[in-house]
Amino acid sequence: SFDTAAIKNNIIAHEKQGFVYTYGTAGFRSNAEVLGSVMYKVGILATLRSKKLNGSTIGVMITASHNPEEDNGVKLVDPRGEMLEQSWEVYATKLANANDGETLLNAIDEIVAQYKIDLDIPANVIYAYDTRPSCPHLVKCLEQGLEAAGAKSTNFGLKTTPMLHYLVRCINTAGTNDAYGEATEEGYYKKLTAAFATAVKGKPRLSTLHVDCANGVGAPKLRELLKFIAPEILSVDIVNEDTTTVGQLNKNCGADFVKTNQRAPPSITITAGDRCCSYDGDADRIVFYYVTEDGTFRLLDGDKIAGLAASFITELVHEAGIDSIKVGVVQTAYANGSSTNYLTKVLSVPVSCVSTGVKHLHHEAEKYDVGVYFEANGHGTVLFSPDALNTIKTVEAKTPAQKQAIAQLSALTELINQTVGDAISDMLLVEAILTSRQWSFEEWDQAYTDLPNRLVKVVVSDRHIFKTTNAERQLVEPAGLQAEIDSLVAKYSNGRSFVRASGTEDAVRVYAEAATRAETDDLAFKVAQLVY
Ligand code: NG1
Ligand code: ZN
Repeated sequence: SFDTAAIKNNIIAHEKQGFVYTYGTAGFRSNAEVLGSVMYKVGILATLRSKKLNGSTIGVMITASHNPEEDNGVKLVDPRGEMLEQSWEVYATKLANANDGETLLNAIDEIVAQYKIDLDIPANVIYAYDTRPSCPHLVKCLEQGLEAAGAKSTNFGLKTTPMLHYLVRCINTAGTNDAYGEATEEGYYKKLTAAFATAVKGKPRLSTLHVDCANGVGAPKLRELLKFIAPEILSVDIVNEDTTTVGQLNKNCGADFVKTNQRAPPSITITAGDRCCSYDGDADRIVFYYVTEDGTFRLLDGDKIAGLAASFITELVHEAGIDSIKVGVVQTAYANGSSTNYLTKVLSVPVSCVSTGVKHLHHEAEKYDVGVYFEANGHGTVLFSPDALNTIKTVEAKTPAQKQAIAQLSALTELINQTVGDAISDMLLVEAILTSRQWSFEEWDQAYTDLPNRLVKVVVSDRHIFKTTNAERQLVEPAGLQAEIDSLVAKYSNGRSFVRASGTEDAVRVYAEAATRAETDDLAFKVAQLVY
């Protein structure tokens, strides 16, 4: 039961006085040393969230994704495998900052009153964690909170972030019409690999895909998944799978390294014809890359994945004779201008632009029959609306070609992790499309050429003074700054630049793109100077 005396007495003291916790885009995230006290509060918060939702199972994931190994973090997963409902974020922040038992109980009372929570409803929580050395300690702190709050909880152990999202959805939909799958790790592997086999049926296998797992949890999990796929169907070579040597996680490898540095990890020798990809530390992001004959590095990022998925699904829907299903794409301001142009002008699909953060993309994508969403950094997935799923399931084929298209569409709905971006699932999606089309990375890359772009991080004294509008593409504060940016941008061909405060780091990000590399760098530099 919900034991207020225990909650008050077992509180874990703040590790560092004066440290302010914020539940941001990626939950709580910081150096692991200050997070024990937060985990305790998160255990209580997850319990309250479950009670509020009539005992539905809530997920807790302990990870700091692509951050350095000494960091850690935690986020809550809602019953359908989505991110925690946004209105709860401020309460999460309040709980985390309560530094004594009395303040904590007051913060809890406030949540209970605000959401009219019946504390007698039994709560269910599941949790998992990545490979970081700080996880075992933080798990204990979480368990201390769950225990004090009286939740029924299950430790799912080492998992990728998207696996936990999958599990949460499976548990909550079990036995219903939209049962999502078997709520086990094996169930996840079986669902994805069976769908992949169907999607590539009758097509020759592609060459080996080299997968950089960032020395994180993706490595052991991908190895496990491969046991469920015949090597005649998919050939994978795992690189950077050292999850035991301290200091290796995300170090000079992984999706964030590749996207930021626009080059392959030094640990991979890559020659023309090689096909490579990189996951991030918790395997919810992926980017692909290759080098051309003349040795030029070519990145196939989230924008390229979105373009590939949107074109393939649009084509299948048409071949299946169900053009009533409309495909749309959701991007953020960081999407390359060329990708937006390709989607709207070449594919003629609607594109919406939303604020940074998966929750914004996810919710916008739900508005389409098939909503493809990807951040340029490689986080994304595809959502099929209940109506679209039903159409795909019930439509009757009139020709063998239609039958084939319907079977493939149906396989994609199973292959894609529709709860959240998933490096393993997205990897299989891309491989299924490329296998189906018998395409090389070069052919995939032909869709459009990225405009040169630059992302600069500027450390300022107070990033909170930067307020934006129009999906973060324009500043409203500090007053006058946007006009100065606009007049700079006007001087460059195909110029575009915007400034926003990071939600995960204490810095301001400046993005710029223009027709040439020199112009882009110049624009980024000048805008950064305005901000500084
Ligand atoms: P911030 O720090 O708010 O820019 C970063 C990424 C997001 C998203 C979040 C969550 C960029 C420019 N921003 O957000 O896309 O992945 O982290 O991890 O890549
Ligand atoms: Zn991640």
